[in-house]
Amino acid sequence: MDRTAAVAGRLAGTGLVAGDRVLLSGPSSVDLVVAHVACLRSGLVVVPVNGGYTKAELAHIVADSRPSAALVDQDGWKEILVGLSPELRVAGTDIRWDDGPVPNLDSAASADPALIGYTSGTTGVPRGAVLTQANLLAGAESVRRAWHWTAEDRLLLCLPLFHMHGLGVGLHGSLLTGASAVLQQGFEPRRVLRGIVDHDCTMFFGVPTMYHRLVDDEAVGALGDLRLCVSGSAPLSPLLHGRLRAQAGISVLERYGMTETVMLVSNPYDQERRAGSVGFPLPGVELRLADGTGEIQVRGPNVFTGYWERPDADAEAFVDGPGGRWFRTGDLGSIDDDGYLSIIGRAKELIITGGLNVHPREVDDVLAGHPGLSEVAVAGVPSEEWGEDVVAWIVPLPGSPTPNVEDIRAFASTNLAAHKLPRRVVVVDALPRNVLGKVLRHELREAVAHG
Ligand code: MCA
Ligand code: AMP
Repeated sequence: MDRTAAVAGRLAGTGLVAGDRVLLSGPSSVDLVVAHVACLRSGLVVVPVNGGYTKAELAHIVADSRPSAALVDQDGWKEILVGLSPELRVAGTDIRWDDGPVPNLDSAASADPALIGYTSGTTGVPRGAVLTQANLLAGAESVRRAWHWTAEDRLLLCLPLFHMHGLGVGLHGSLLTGASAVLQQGFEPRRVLRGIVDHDCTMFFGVPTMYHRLVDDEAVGALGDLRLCVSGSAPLSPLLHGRLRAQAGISVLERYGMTETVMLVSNPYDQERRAGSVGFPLPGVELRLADGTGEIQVRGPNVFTGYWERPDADAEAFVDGPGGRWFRTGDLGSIDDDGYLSIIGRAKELIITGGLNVHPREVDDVLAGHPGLSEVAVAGVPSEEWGEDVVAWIVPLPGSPTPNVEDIRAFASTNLAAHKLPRRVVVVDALPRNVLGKVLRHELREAVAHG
């Protein structure tokens, strides 16, 4: 509390006032956590940014959110940020600015914006989901109750702190509960398993790709020492669920959430954790399946208020229904006779690779600029390790050399973070299109599955 108050004084000392946006990004560290909490206590609006973003991706977030300050640790980012916005106050997350008088802390109203999470949602261009102080609190409180999280718990936290999974669940849950967390930078299976033992951890949260790597480590039994392992951000296959049970003696608890909503649905703590299902709505969350489509729609104190300065996106994202506004998740669900929800598909065009979202149109748009291509479209194809792989279907320009996957990746890497780069390239004569000229991505995917 003292450290966050002192940092809040430094932030206020440079003229930052409640409501200003502050870009925050860095590998996990205590400084990053202190900076984040100082912002929230001061009423500043945190804009977490993926540290793997390129200059182009960063530029979009800066232009859109118009931050007043940036606290970033990545090499080269300070220069990029000052170049993008000369008046931006930029520091590392250790914030070596002069101390200032501590401002009024903890006085933000529950409806005040606290965090803007950028997400590609249903369109290619990332937009900012505005979460209020109350949304963040509700998001952490529901899992605290559902997962019996107590001050005695110690979480091994290797998820990045710039996405909702690590930040809104792992960090906020630990802080709300008064529990402890062991922060690790990046994911290395043996370091995780050793950390669990060395620090007497009780919980681990991960994405399925992490579990896929952990289960193949000979020390995976360390997971069996934990009272709770949670998986989310992408589907955990029943096969992997079964392997973890057989090899580590744990029944992983799968849950479902979104940047816009923090956590929504979770398998039960005390009853059967059903493989292939995400369980029941968390405390406070109302959930329904839309007639006809089966789209999952939700309401609750955790659900965000809307996208930053994007009334057009809000108009598409929310629908009126019983009791007021419902958020359309874009995920398709089914509920079995026991009330367990399964996610059976997506209405939105989204690829999830290693727990990270990639919007195919964002990649299409970059690759369309490649001089050797006449047409290109990307889609996700199933991958055991990554959940889905980004694959590009290309129609080479007649007379030009056909680019290979390295050429395509090198070209796109100027504008796209590494996880968005295609892992494979398939050369075709033409792309399948409907009568309106829209690319039929599912036909591309099926061609790979059956080829
Ligand atoms: C890294 N690469 C990836 C990914 N991550 N490629 C595709 N998908 C990815 N997710 C690239 C690297 O840049 C590298 O490229 C190559 O793949 C191999 O990298 P590797 O060392 O194997 O990867 P890693 O550094 O170990 O990262 C894998 C990871 C990481 C640990 C699974 O992606 C990760 O932390 N994912 C979790 C992200 C997360 O927190 N998601 C939650 C968001 P090159 O060879 O070119 O260098 S969703 C959310 O928050 C909602 C609320 C929810 O429900 O949770
Ligand atoms: P993000 O926008 O990064 O917060 O990602 C949210 C999306 O991740 C959701 O809309 C789902 O499509 C997906 N997701 C999260 N958890 C799960 C899960 N347990 N199973 C399947 N999909 C999930």
